Amino acid sequence: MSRTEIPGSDVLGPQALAAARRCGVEVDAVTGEAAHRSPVNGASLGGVRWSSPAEVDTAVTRAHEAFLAWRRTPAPARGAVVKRFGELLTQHKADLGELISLEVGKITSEALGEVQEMIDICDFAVGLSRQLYGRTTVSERPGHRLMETWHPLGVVGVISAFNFPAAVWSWNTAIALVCGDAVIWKPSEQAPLTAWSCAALLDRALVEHGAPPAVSQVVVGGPEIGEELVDHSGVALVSATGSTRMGRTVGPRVANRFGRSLLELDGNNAAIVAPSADLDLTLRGVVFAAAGTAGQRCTTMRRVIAHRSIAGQLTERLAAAYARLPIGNPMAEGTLVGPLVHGAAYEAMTKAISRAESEGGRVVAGGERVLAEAAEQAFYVQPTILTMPDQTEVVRSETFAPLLYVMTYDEFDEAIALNNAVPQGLSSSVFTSDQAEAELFVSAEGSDCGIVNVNIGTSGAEIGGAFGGEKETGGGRESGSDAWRAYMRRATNTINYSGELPLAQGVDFSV
Ligand code: UN1
Repeated sequence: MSRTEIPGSDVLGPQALAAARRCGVEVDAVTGEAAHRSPVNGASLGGVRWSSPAEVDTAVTRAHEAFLAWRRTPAPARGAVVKRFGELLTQHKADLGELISLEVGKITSEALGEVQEMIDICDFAVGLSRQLYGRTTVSERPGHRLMETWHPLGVVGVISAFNFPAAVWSWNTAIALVCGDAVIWKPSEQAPLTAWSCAALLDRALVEHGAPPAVSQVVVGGPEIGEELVDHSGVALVSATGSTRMGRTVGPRVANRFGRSLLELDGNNAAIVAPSADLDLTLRGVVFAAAGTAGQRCTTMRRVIAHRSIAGQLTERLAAAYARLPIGNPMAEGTLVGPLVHGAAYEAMTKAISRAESEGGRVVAGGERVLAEAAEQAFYVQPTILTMPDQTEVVRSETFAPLLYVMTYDEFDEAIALNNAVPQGLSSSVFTSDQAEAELFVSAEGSDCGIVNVNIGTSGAEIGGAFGGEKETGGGRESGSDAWRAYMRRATNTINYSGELPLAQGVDFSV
């Protein structure tokens, strides 16, 4: 398979169905009328069946019933299911990787990396299933003890985006399951086969362990399906990944019914490149973070803030590296940049380029569509670099495409201020050999993002840390560290073993 050869639907459609079948999907049951296109060639992969809004309600009822049994299951036994799920993911890593490439256009290595991320979060969750620690603390009263207990929360709704069509669900699900919750997943319409395949593997693990299968469910469809989850009083937590525009609707609607939400929204991630930076390392870090995944990660690097003394050299070297990027069929060996997800993404990219030019920007690398003859309906683009006179309007907004804006700074404080002067706050990096600069960047006066890195790009986080960001990124934290707490409810318990009834704060209420 060559990089510039884009297979037709006669090849990709059956390939996708075969991979889904190997994961245990009953393909006939999921075939339907809804359009389903691969970004690889822009053509149909075969129609799929969407859920109706009424099916969401049924799913919530079933999930709640399953939750009532699941919450009684000891957490380590819940962990055993997740452990088995991790094993099944390992066995089907290639199948899932293939589906991710076919449905969202990720290159094979990154698609497999996404599955690895799922396996890793399962490991993490299994360990967690023997922890879920609460604290005990001293009481101000004699013969009393204070403790906190973490209990399962209920039904969790997970709304995920096309760009991580499986891993983001797994961060939520592996953790939510060991916490004793049930999960209903509304995957991206772009990637239903990936979703059904992941769910089929999890179902298998649940059934093998005699767990209630309805603790994991998938509802596929457009925004109206997500809205059902958002508004349903039976959904205790809505964990949604997508645009800030989507989050502005989801957050207040869930809050209005006093549900909980966990939001992962836009990112506009920058790297500061200081004069002392190791430029070889910086170059590699920037190219992967900015051009990898065709610029379609939340954590994609969208801005470089380079010291004036090295900006010219860095930009030249970046442009040279960009010119060498192999673009094409994401499943062909050696490809580093696959397609954009659809035509609308391409339109947004070209609009942003024109707008940046009208705001004084200059294209120094890329900017063109490629392979349009090989695949008319697919959208392969050259990752693009623009130098900008300052942080103009277009630079402050997220365009979900491989567009990198390069700006310059003179003083380090100015660079930090530029890093922070955008509405989003997901990820950020500094490339420097100056320890004081690195420390300042990670300090309270430094980057205001949820992810703050030193000498590494903005993307490609490991699962062990809490993942998420501030400001318009939504404030949610998923994945590792203590993110599990969002999936549980906390009870504070006061235990009196004194035989007396002293009141707190010395209140006297004797009758
Ligand atoms: C996302 O783009 O929605 O840090 C998630 C990363 C990945 C996750 C990205 N581990 O790039």
